[in-house]
Amino acid sequence: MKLEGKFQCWQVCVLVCCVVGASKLAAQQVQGLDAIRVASGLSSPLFVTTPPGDFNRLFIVQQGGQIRILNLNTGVLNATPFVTAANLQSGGEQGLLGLAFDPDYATNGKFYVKCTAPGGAFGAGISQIRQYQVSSNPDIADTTPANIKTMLTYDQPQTNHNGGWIGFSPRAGDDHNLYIATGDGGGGNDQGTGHIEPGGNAQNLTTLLGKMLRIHVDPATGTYTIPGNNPYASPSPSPSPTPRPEIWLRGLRNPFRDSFDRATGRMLIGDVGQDTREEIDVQQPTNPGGGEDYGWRDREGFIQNPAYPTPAPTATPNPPWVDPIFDYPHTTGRTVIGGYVYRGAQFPQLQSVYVFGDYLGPSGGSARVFTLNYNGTAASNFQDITTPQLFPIPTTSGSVSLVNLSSLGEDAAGELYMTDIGNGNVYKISPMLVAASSRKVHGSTVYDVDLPLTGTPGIECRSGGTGGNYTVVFKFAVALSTVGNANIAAGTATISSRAMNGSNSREYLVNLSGVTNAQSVTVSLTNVTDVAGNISSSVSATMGVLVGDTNNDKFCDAVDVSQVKSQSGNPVSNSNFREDVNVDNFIDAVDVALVKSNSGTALPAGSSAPLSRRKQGPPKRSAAP
Ligand SMILES: [Ca+2]
Ligand SMILES: [Ca+2]
Ligand SMILES: [Ca+2]
Repeated sequence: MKLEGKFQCWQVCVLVCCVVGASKLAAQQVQGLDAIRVASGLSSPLFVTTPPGDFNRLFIVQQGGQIRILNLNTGVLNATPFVTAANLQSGGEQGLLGLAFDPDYATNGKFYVKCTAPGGAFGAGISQIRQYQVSSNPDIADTTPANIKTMLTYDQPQTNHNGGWIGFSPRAGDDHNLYIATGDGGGGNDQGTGHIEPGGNAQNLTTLLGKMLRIHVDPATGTYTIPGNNPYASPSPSPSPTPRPEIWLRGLRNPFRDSFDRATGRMLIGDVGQDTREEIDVQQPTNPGGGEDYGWRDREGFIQNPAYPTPAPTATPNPPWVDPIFDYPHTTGRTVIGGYVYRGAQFPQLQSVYVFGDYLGPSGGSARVFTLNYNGTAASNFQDITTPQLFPIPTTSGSVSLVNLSSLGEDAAGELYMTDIGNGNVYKISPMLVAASSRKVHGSTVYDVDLPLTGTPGIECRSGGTGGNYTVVFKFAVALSTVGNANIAAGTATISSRAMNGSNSREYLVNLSGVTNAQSVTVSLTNVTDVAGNISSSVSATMGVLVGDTNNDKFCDAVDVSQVKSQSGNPVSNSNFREDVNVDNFIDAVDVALVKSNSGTALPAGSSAPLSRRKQGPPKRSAAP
């Protein structure tokens, strides 16, 4: 009854929000997106993730049983795998399919995988949840058999529809509850050997197949208990036959890739369809106890499954079906790959947008990346951003296109990656050049003035000294291998030296001299290549120079003078380093006098051009809606 009431309210909300939101949400692509390759030569990559808070590594899951570590600082793939899982049955839709690090991984070193072992009652494999632990080497797991705990198993009636995703949630009160996506058992239309009638596995509460499970893991013992608010933890009255208490959601066909929105706690499920529709489902954090029925096998997307024109009676308790938030026909794609709500920092315009895709695309071998907006009640603005926004990617080995998207994944910062099981590549949704700055050392500490990549360039307010010396820093997503040349594309300056930063190969430093005040200087790098093979014919950054303009408004005036006065006597810090105008590690009367001497100066209008980046190869056409 509780679910039914919520469902009716939800329907009303959808109607209201559609009417209210329709005029505001003009359909358009998110502009300025880009993709790069971060790893290649992998064997059937199908997932990436990181331990919580680990910003230095990306863990790449290979279907055959290996987990590889990509060092995000050097761009180099570790030669030795993190783990090679033994006793696997791999190929088709089976193998090593899911990975989740324990929320306390930093202290307990435990992680969990979903995989397929050989055997089982049907001879079609056994789906397993296993717990592993890291060894004394943080880049290598302990594969001592006695230290691997097989926590949960169930037999696959057929080899397809193994589900795959596992993960922990960001929801409050949900600590160490592991969510596990299972498929309906395989074959087609949830019928045949190993599929329970009437209704099929996904609707039957005595099987774990066709569900989202939730178990409470004990990291120390590698065992689990049932969360107290699971819908069938202790149902009253107890239905007969007794439901499996691990079940959290039902009515799923093959929810291969799923996620939690780290900001809102919403679960987004990509449920692969049969012959007509691919769908995205949402489980709302306002119902932490779950129990929703997403409709399969009676429903496929928003329609009645054509194979079952008459709805079958389902086991009690019998909540109404929850429709997806979005579905698409097979003329758009044939195998949905659920994705992530973007919560990274690289693309502010992508913030809160759901990024997902399709393994095959409409014609097979032409995978797609999509976006849609979801405001909690209604989906809108479905867009295909595959080409020309993200692909092709120019590399030293030619133009790279997306073949078969097997997953999206997040790093610790919330930036998004894509695995291509069709060609062994891993991509990041990112430009090559991610940031630029003007850098000076105050005392022993480096402080960067940010030079935004788009919009109004940042202003360097600090003195270049008698030589007019400044350092422009180009910051890249991947460690660099070569830079062809550097030149002053606009403004008055001389390049005195240039080099990769010896302590951070993702940075390229260009030292300038002879930079005069009250002008803008554009520095360009040409023929840039990184260790992942990405290439760019030209990148550039623009620095406005106006000594004393501490508030970054293109004028040096009394406002800046008073700002420096207010910081006078304070030690130089992250928040006031701009007020140390002469960069001598003191904010004092000397700085005030310097700002006063420049008071009345303006940065000439039109002297600044926003940074631009061009890839090699044919220019991308503008992305029309
Ligand atoms: Ca459904
Ligand atoms: Ca100012
Ligand atoms: Ca000073």
